[in-house]
Amino acid sequence: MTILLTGLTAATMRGGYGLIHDAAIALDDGRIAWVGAMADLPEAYRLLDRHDLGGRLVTPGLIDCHTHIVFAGHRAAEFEMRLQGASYEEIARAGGGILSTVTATRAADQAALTAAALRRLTAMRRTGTTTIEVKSGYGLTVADEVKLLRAARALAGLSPVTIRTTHLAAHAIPPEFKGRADDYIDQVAIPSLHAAHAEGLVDAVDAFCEGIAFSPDQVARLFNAASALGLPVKLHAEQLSDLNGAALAARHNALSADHLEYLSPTGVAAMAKAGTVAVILPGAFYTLRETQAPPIAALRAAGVPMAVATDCNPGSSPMTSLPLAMNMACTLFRMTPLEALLGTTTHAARALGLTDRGQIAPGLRADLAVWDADHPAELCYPIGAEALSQTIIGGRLDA
Ligand code: DI6
Ligand code: FE
Repeated sequence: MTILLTGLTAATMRGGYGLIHDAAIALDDGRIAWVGAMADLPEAYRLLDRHDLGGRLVTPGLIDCHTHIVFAGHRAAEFEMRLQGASYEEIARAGGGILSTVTATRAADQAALTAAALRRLTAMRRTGTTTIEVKSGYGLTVADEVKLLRAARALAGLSPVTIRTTHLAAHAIPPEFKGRADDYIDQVAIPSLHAAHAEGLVDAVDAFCEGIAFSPDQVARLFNAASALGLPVKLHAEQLSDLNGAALAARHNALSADHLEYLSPTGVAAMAKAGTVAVILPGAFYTLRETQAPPIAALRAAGVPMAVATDCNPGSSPMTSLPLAMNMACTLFRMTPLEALLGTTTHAARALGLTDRGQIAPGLRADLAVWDADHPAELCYPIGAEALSQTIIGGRLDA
């Protein structure tokens, strides 16, 4: 399908916003063939079918590079417990938290998990998301982790949104391994990685490096297993305390280190040197009423690329909207609207190791978001009132 989008302002995200007013974008066979000012349109594209966007703003389709959308049940009771003063860690140590979602998720079959995740994915697409990373991590047995990754991959047949899957068996220590985290790594995390990889279900490997989860040594063993399979790694690091997780991730050439509220200057330097993306997750900060913000100014000064994601999960970030995450990144962390939009486009693509999207440029995938807005900064400041008009995925316009 070949079509010329006209009557638009393009935010190409090349060299800042890369704004082009009175622009046109030619789409050919799922790719962007040309973008520029209408006045410069080459002869070859003049006769294409035209679709006028009425002066709207067009950005790259948004990329949510950190989500946990495959799960059953909900955690509303914990929300109330936290409002009465219980902390996320206290609830986790008492066997709630992630483990309460594990109980519900183990009891659900693959089709039910896919159906539940599809509802979340549909909500995400309604706010401009066209590519999403999906983690496992609520199964915590070999069979259940594989089940979650299959459920995630099945989404690709039900939605045009690109699905990238991440193995996160090292998310929590299940009750049957209480006090035996090393055994869990050897008997579940690494074997489930091998099993899922053998089925082609794994694009990357993640872990939760934290006092209530896995130590840096345990994470390193898992990362070595990932490297042996040729899989890239990423890490939940420095969310609740500083265990030097980001530096560990950087040593393993991680695509990203995520959360980072307690990131130290050493961690910032290690990430800068390795080119590891910092994935900023303001939804979890907001939900847990954290007070220590990630060191945005230090990351900026060191030139670490920053992505922004929803961390959509039932416990610490029950949120599907990337524009809302961008709003929170600006208001809570003082990221600029430009940084926030780079964080859900160009830098989010890099956090997933994807080089074919994240900007509007010839040769890239024709994944676009069309907004009822004049300027991209308008995407960041409304709270929960996103101005999405439509998405275009792989060159296909929404019906
Ligand atoms: N950190 C998070 O914010 C999510 N996972 C993680 O390691 C929370 C997952 C949950 O609470 O269900
Ligand atoms: Fe997370």
